[in-house]
Amino acid sequence: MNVEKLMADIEARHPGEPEYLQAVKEVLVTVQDEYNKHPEFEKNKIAERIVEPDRIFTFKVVWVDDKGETNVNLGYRVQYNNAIGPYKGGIRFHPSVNLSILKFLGFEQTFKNSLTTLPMGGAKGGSDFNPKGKSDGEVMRFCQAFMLELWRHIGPETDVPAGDIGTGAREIGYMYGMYRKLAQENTGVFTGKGMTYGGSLIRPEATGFGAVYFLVRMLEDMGAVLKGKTVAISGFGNVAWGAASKATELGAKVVTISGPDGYIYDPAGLNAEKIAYMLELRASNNDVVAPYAKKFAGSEFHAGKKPWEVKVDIAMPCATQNELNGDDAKTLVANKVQVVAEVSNMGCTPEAIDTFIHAKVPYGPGKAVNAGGVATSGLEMSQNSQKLNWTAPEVDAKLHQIMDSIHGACLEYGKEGSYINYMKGANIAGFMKVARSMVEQGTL
Ligand code: 2IT
Repeated sequence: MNVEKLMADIEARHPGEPEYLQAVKEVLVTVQDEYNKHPEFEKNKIAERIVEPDRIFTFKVVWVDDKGETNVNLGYRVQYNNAIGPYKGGIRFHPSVNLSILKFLGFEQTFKNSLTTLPMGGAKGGSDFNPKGKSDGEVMRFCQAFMLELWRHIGPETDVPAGDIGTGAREIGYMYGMYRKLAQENTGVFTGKGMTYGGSLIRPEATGFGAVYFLVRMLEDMGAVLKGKTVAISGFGNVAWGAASKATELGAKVVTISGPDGYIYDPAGLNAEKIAYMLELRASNNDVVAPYAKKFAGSEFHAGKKPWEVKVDIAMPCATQNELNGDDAKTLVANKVQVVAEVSNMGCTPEAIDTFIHAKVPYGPGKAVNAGGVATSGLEMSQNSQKLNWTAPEVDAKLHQIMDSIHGACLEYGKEGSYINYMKGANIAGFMKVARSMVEQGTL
C-alpha cells in the first residue's frame, strides 16, 4: 500500500469529511508496514475496500414537539463492515452529527469491535437532533419517528445498534419499543437495554470500567499503580461516570470533570456523593457542570476552559472527538503527565498524539481503551441469544478478561524498543483480523 496515493484518492472522493479522513489516515499510516508484509492484502485491495463503508442510509425524521410544531431532523446509519459479525455500533444524537463524524465513528468501530475478540462488525448511526432541554415526550416522539425508518435495516443477525452521546437507557427504551412493535419480534436488537427487557448488568458501567482496567495494565507496563494518582477526566456523561467511579474505587483521586460550559477542578477529589451528583447534572438535561462548584465547597468552576491545564498524573478524555489538541498535550507533558488513556472516540488530535509519542508518554487510543462498552454489548447479545441473564460479577469478570486480551494485542504489535505504542498495536491487531477475514471470504 502507498498511503500517500491512497489518501489522495480518498480525499478526492470524499472532500469535506475531515473527521473521516483523520481516522482513516491514522489507521493506514500505522498499519502500512505490517500490511506490506502480506501480499494477499494488496492483491485483494483490502485497504481500498476497508476504508469505504458497505452502505449508508440517510433519512428524514419528522416529529411534533410539545408546542404542536413539526420538526425535521436528519437520521443516518452507516453500516461499515460485517466481515467478522453483524454490524454493531452506537447511535449518536447531537447537533454536530454529520456524515463525516458517523463515518469516522463507524470506521473506528470496525477495528474496536475486532479487538474485543467477539464476532461483531462495525457500524454507527445517529441524528442531528439535540436532546438538550427536550421533554420526555419530545424525546420519545423523536425516537419513535427515527425508528420508523431505521427498523427495516436492522436485526439481531444483521445490525445491532446501541447508545452513544445523547442516547442512554431512556432513548434506547423508546427506540427498542418501536422496533419491537414494528418487527413483531423480541430478539434483543439494540444493546444497552433496560434490565426489565433484556439488558445486561454492568453494561452502563462497562465503557468506564473497562477503560480503567486497561489503564491499570498500562500503568503496570511502566511498573506503576493507580492508587494515589491524580486523574483529570473530561465530560460528565455515562462514560465519565463509569471511569470516575472505578478509578475512585481503586484509590485514584479524580480532580476534574467538564461540560460544554467549562470544567470543575475539585482538589479534594470525587467521592460517591459527588459522582451521584454528576448523574443528577446529566439527568437535568441542561448540559452544564457549573452548579457543581456551588454545591461542593473547595471546588472551582473554570468557564469556557478544558481540564488539561490542571497538573495531574493521568489524563482521561471522556467527552468527544478532538477534545484534546496539540497545545493541550504540550501543557500536559510540561506538567509531567504520566499516562494518557483516551476514552472518547478519537479524543486526541493527531498533533496531540504526536506530542505524547514524541515525549514517550504512554498513550492508549480510544478504540482499545473504550472497547469495554461494545464488548459488554457483545455479552448482552450472547445473553439475549441464550435467553439467560448473567450476574454482575460474571459480566464484570468477562469484561476484565476482554480488556486484558486487548491490552495483550496492543503489546503484540505495539512495542517500539522500551516504549509501547498502544495506538499502533491496537490499529494493527484490530485491522489484521478484519483483513484476514475479508481475504478468506473472497472479493465482495
Ligand atoms: O463507541 C462505542 O463503542 C459505543 N458507542 C458503544 C457501541 C455499542 O454497540 O455498544
